[in-house]
Amino acid sequence: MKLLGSTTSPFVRRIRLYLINIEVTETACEFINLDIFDTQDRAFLTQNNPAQKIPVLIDDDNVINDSGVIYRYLAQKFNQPALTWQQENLLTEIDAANDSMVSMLLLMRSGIDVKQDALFFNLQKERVGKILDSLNEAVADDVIKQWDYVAISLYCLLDWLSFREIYFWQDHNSLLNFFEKAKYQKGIKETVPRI
Ligand SMILES: N[C@@H](CCC(=O)N[C@@H](CS)C(=O)NCC(=O)O)C(=O)O
Repeated sequence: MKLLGSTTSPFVRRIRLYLINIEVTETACEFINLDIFDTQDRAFLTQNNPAQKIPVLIDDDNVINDSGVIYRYLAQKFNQPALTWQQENLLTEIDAANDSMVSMLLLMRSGIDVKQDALFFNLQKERVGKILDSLNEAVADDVIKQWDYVAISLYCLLDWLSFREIYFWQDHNSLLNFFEKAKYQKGIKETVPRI
C-alpha cells in the first residue's frame, strides 16, 4: 500500500497514526510525502484524486480518497471493529472543526483578514468553539477514552491548531488533560507536523 499525504496535514496524520496503532509497518504502507502546491506533485495527486485533497490510499487497484473512507477501508482490511454511531458523530464534529480551520488557513494565505467581523468568518469561529466545548465534554464524560481512531483524530486536530496558531483551545481543561496524556502514544513523535 501507499499513502499519499503531507507531514503537516491533520487528516493524513490520523491515518499514519492509525496505521502505527494497528501495527501496519512503513514497509506494508509506504508514506509518500507530497508538496500539493508543487506542479509535479499536484499532477500526481490529481491523477489519483481529482478533488486534489490528501490523504489518498493506494492498495493495488483500489484508490481510496478521504480520511474517513480510508479509515473504513483499513478497518475492514485489518479486521478492526467499525465505529459506533456515537463515535461517527464525534468524528463528524472533529472533521467539521478541521475543515473550517483549514479553510481559514487557506484564506489567510490568500491575504484575507479572517479576523474581520463578517458572516463566513464568524460562522467558522462559532462552529469551532461549539465543537471544542462538545469534545471537551465528551472527554470529561469518558466518551473519548481509548486511544482509538476518534482519539487519534482529536489529538491531530488539537496539535494542528497549536502548530498553525490558528485557534486557542487550551482553555478547555479536559482537552488539555487528554492532550498531555496522548502525546506519549506510539507514533506521535515520528508524525509531528512541525517542519
Ligand atoms: N474530507 C477530507 C479533507 C482532507 C483535506 O482537507 N485535506 C487538506 C490538507 S489538510 C487538503 O488536501 N487541502 C487541499 C485543498 O483544499 O486544496 C478528508 O477527510 O480526507
